Amino acid sequence: MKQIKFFLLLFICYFPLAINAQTGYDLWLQYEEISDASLSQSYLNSLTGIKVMGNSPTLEASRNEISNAYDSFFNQELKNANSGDGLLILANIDQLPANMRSDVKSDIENINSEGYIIRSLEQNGNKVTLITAKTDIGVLYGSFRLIKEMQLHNDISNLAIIDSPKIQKRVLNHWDNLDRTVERGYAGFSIWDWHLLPELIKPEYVDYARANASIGINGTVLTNVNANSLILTEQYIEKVKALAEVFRPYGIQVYLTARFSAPLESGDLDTADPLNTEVKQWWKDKADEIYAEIPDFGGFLVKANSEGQPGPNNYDRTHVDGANMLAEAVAPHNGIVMWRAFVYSEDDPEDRAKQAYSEFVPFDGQFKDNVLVQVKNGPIDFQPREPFHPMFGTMPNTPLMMEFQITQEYLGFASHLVYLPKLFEETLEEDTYVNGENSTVAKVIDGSLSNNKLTGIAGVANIGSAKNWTGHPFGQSSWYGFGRLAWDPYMSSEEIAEEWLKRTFSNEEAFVDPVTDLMIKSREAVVKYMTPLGLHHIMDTGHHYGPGPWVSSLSRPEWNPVYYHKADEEGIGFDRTQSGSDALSQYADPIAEKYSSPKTTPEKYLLWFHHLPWDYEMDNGETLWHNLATTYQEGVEDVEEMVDTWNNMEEYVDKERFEKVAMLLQIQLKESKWWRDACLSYFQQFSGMEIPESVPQPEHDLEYYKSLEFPFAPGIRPSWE
Ligand code: GCV
Repeated sequence: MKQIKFFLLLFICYFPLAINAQTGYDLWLQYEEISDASLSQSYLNSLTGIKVMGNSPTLEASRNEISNAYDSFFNQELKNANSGDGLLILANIDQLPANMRSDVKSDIENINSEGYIIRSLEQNGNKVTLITAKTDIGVLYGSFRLIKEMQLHNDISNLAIIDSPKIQKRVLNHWDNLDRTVERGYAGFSIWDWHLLPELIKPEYVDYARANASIGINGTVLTNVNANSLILTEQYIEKVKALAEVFRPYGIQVYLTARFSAPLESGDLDTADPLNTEVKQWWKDKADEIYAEIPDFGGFLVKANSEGQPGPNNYDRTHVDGANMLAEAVAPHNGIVMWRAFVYSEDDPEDRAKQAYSEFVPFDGQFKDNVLVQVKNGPIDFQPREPFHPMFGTMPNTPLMMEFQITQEYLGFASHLVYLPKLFEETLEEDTYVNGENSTVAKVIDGSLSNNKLTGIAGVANIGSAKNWTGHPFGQSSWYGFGRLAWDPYMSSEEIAEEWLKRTFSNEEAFVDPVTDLMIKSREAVVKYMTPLGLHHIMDTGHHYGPGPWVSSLSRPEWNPVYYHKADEEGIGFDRTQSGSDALSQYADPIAEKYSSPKTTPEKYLLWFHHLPWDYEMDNGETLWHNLATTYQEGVEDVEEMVDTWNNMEEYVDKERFEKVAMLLQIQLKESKWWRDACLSYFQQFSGMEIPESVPQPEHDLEYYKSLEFPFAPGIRPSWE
């Protein structure tokens, strides 16, 4: 009796905590008990025992993942077995007995080295489920897929799934510094605890690898592109090795950023000239040293001659010289170089949007085979909306790697709910027309447009030391969606949102449908309340938090918002047609032709390509000023709708995550109004027109908005003075 009382007390004290304590740490790998009895029974019938053929840390990870999921789904253990109805077999194709191999022979021909097959088969009169692949990592991907099928409550009794990734290098870029600050990071400090590595292996490292493997991410660049050459020293290579060992069973290769001046800084050379023999040797030796410790090291990511980073131009050499020198160093070890095209010069008066194209396109075909040129999705810098980068499609003989930003540098940090796969999808679906119709950006990236042998995609991570990894609980969906699109760039962002919601929160239709809708609309909402109608880069300076269209005092012209919106009494927008910077000429027809007139330019890109008078007549017959103002207001109303939708979801979400999202949405609502009011107050002084009646008057005057300062906004290295 005493004992019962004790347990009752425990229950009362801790049970509420147990159901409420949902930090979000488990991401989309929440293996909730399957409460639908008939569904649960059907899964139990299909999976009665497990047999893993072969032996490797990756196969062990596969078994563990399935066993853990099984435990949680059904509250019982999945036992090892050798045969019987309901047996689950995990095997690399090489380990399969001949009869089973012949069952999947034709499927095997249709997968690549990371693909997998899941088949329900008959074996000696028994029904079994087989997960097989050409590599163990394929088996792991297949195991996560089977788990996903159950998380989504799909039937698994008759499976015939074949899947392979369409892009080879699916990589996260961490802009993490060695002091654990994260450039443009809004989820705490870096998860890499450099000080305590290599000895301390945090459980987070394993869970990071599990989460990434579960969506097919197969590479991670551990360090900031604004690089520190210390990472290439023996002391740090040892730490990197420890992480690589944790990630290896999960198929995740480790990459580092290479600071171009490293031979000077961490070596004892007096030059970093890429054509200098000693410099070349220094990098070869460095590569050998790294590969001796980390045999599957992926290679280097380089930001060179960009925003103050050193590079080959310092020695009057080209990007080709720099990239090829590093490529030669890693080639004997099958390494690659990801060379960024994010360049714009402080001395070049040319439109910033044109500079990367001008600098790189003439080099097409000159890079070594193991070089990928990494290009941001748009020609400026991860704005809420940009047209696709004109380099896509125009370097057919050079593999171009997509760079998306998952962290929300220009999209309200980790306090705004913005589902980024919608943005990624928009870019991937854009038609470059370089080889006629249907030459989409996705086809450039997966190599199918020009038959590129090497393919890649990168996402700047939004991960940090926050308990839930990403700060905003919905930030996880952008990480998830990046992985899914990296695997298959033709997926719909809506399907991804649904999957993520079901795996992360609940399968209830009454939850999934409205919240999918909320997520899908969230991207357009942020465009409307920050940068409607093609406006861009009007965020406040440095930290990029909040509006700052008035900023005009920074040393480099293209760092100032006024450079981008060009508002004056005459009108607003950046003329990128022939009468302006002619950036449009970098696009193929029919884009160049169609966008040359404002009348045929999609309104979403209007002020990106045109400078137009305030009274310019828009498609709906209203003036440009009117539509600018009402679009800002629509953005605010969209957030109000998001708030309402979420507030109706309380019964489907645990208390902790529900309240966190609800509170963050209030911040988003407040800030959307701030954006609207600040921008309209500023632009109104040029338009001289009244704010339409349907739009509330700004709460404060312009001077107030201009006076706001945020010296400790996250995402930039704090300065304590
Ligand atoms: C890592 C923008 C960001 C920088 C970032 C840079 C880049 O300019 O503001 O923080 O630096 O892009 O992508 O290299």
